Amino acid sequence: MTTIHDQYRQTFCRICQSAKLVPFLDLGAMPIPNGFLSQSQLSMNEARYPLATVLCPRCGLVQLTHVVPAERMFKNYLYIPSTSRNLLDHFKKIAREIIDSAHAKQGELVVDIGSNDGTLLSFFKTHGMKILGIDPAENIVAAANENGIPTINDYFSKESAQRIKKKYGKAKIITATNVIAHIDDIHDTFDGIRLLLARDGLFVMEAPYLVDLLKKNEFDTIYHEHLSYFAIRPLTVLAKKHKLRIIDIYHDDIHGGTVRVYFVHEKSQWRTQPSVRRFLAKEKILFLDKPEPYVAFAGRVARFRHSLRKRLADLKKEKHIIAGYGAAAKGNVLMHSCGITADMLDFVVDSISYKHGKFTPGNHIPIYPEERLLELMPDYVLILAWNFADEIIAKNQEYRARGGKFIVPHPRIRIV
Ligand code: DWN
Repeated sequence: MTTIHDQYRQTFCRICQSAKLVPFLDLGAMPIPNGFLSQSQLSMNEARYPLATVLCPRCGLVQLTHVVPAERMFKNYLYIPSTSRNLLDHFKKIAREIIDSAHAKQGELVVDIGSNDGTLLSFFKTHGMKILGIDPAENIVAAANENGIPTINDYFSKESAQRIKKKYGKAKIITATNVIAHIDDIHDTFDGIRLLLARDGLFVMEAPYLVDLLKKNEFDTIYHEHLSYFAIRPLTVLAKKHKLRIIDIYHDDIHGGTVRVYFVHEKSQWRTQPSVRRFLAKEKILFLDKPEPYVAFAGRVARFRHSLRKRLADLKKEKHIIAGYGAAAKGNVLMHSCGITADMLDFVVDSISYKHGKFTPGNHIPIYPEERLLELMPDYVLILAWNFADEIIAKNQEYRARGGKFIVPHPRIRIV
């Protein structure tokens, strides 16, 4: 039995408050993407929430039509970043880059918003920085504190920023990787950032980049945790409203395409780098504030959904066994929007121990440790965590040597 919760409709742009929003994609109602279930929960009523997107032509922000209450998604969180070698290397790289860019001195304060298990902060710690995390996930914060990463169990807000500033002083560096897109009251968050950031400090946020999402059809990165989908232009509108200024932007391929955006106090001495003008110029020629690119995207998504389902159905007709790799939030969206059910995928393997023995939300596919792959030897494995496809394929050469084949869905469906 499922209940569709349609009551959380967002009718205005969270950055510029415009009510003129243009719908362009509807993936249907589905459970929250990290809503993995234990055996005993399988028979319970599973809440589903609409998953659809709109464009705000005025400021260029893309956002979800519905906002699922944060406590339903983040109080007891089953995602940790530290099982991916690529992601660990990425965090190590950006910690060094940010310290160098900020000309930070040992002992200066670094605050990480949405710090999860403290992976990023641990790299700042090795460089002698004073570190502090803040994250609402009770389960993960307990583990972070046990691992020597001082972490406050709370949401970052103007109020909690006041408390942090009072107790620790202003921060030379504030970071927020894959969290700003998850926040509904983004103005309260930026009020907190402005209040906590030292006069010559750097606020650095990382988020999936809307241009990559559109270009590579990464529609399965659209899910209830990601309320906003950022291009640079809406972020410049947001910065201005909070007397902040974007001074530099880097692009990385992590998570399917990510931008790392450097903010400073508007009146600070920092020079704005040419990268800002470059990104804004590229977005202008892509007409990202017009509906057309999004309507074309929705058409590509519809064709993709049909072709992936048909590809898997044909393999099942030939009596092949198919499994999934990576019980990822995006994987659950991919399966739901392409109609992939438990009779198509026999099981999913994953590296995160929290998820072992649980079932995927909605279609209830069992999740096993990665080691089960060789033992069970499915004919095909659909890589649900396709953003780590290279890393996953590289570590499973034995599976391929035994004749197993990987199906990689993005940027186009291919069998390797
Ligand atoms: O923004 C978010 C991104 C950064 O992470 C969060 N809202 C939620 C989460 O999204 P996701 O679950 O789609 O993230 P990942 O990092 O793509 O998930 C990868 C999954 O794949 C994890 O469950 C771990 C698993 N994995 C694995 O089983 N073997 C990952 C690697 C690299 C592996 O080798």
